[in-house]
Amino acid sequence: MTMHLYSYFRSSASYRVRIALNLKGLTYETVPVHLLNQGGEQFLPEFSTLNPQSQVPVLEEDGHHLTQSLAILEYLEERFPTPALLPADPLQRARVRQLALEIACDIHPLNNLRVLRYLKRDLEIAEAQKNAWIAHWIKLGFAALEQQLAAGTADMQRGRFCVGDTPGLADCCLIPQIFNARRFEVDMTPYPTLVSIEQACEALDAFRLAAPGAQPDAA
Ligand SMILES: N[C@@H](CCC(=O)N[C@@H](CS)C(=O)NCC(=O)O)C(=O)O
Repeated sequence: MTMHLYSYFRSSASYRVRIALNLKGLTYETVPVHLLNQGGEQFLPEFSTLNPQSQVPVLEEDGHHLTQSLAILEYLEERFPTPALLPADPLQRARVRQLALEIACDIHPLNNLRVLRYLKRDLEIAEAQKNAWIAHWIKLGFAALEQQLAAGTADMQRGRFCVGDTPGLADCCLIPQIFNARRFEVDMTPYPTLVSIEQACEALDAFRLAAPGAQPDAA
């Protein structure tokens, strides 16, 4: 049965899932949810009944609707173990999750659409301040990631990708976050290791086909 991914082309949480589906060679159909049109299609009842958080992505399989991109990635990993997005070794697995969570919990949510909307509409901050806010959290997070990934550690085996020489769950999170950084004109020069991982990922169809510009709903 074909899976359906409720997705918005520029949503980085959706982008994570698209990469994982592609890496695992799974077929799916995109159900576009435009986060801006009609005041945000995520708030329409037909969508918010699927996800009461009114956020994409939602993955539908056999009538089951899953939300939260990292839960979806873990589900895909358990249901379709090959190729693996997590290393076999428990310590390495924890390292991959550590990197993924740094992005998904400590960078991305601060720059989410509804947070930016609240800053603009309710707290009435200026566009320049909003952009400074976005850049601030990305730079803070990327500096820490760069430090960890550049050095590696005895128990975090660096390779061409975040951990090792095959793309995994951390790369699924990193690449969309770099896309966001570039979209908001964050200078990537201080993060050469992140850029080298980006280049390794961009060489793969799974990443290229998941990119916002390649989506059916790309504006
Ligand atoms: N923690 C959630 C975050 C999902 C999320 O932030 N989705 C954004 C797009 S990237 C969204 O739908 N935003 C709608 C809004 O802010 O109104 C996940 O990883 O799935």
